[in-house]
Amino acid sequence: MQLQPTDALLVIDVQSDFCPAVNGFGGALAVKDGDQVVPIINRLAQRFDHVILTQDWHPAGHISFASSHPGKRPYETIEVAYGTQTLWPDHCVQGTPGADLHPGLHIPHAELILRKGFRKEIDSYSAFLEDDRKTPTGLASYLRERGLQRLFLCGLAYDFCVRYSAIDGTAAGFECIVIEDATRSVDLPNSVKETRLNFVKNGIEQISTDTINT
Ligand code: VGL
Ligand code: ZN
Repeated sequence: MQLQPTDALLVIDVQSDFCPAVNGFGGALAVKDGDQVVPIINRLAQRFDHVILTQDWHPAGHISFASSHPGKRPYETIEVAYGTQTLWPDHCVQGTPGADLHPGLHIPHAELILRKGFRKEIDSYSAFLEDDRKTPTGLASYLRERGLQRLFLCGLAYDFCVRYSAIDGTAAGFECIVIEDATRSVDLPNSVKETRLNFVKNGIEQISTDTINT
């Protein structure tokens, strides 16, 4: 696959809390082998003129935290105004070390860091639309204004934030391609299987890093 000047790499949530803890930092919602994507993405990013990073960025007491709902535990679900919400351990709390981008991530030419999930009452898996399915993050307008048309997605986690970002990006009119070996999954029951089916249904191609040429 040949890259074009109007392509962008979208690096989703490669943050310490989604990776195994290092020296006691991060790991609050560690994705198995999450840190393995870091060197892969560092190398991959060098092939792209345009790189955009996202950062999950929750206030303390966020609606998605099990700790905000007495008697509830992580990975249980609750019904909220916008539908079913999976509950998580407290993670990516604004300004904490766990919310930082992974310290091994080295993409100095990244052009934008987009924060999402900062509204206390709405979660946001997607880089485009919050989980109420109507509050935009501004990313679609940013990309259009910048003339960026085709998006290659990587990062964490495959079955949550990468999944919803690819689907919403496609719905917003961008060609979205998922670089599967540059992702890792939370892997809740059926979440990976459903993600694959959703990608097929939405015409979202999955490729591996070694098929990208410059
Ligand atoms: C994510 C669960 C909760 C993700 C973010 O980045 O995939 N997953 N918050
Ligand atoms: Zn989150």
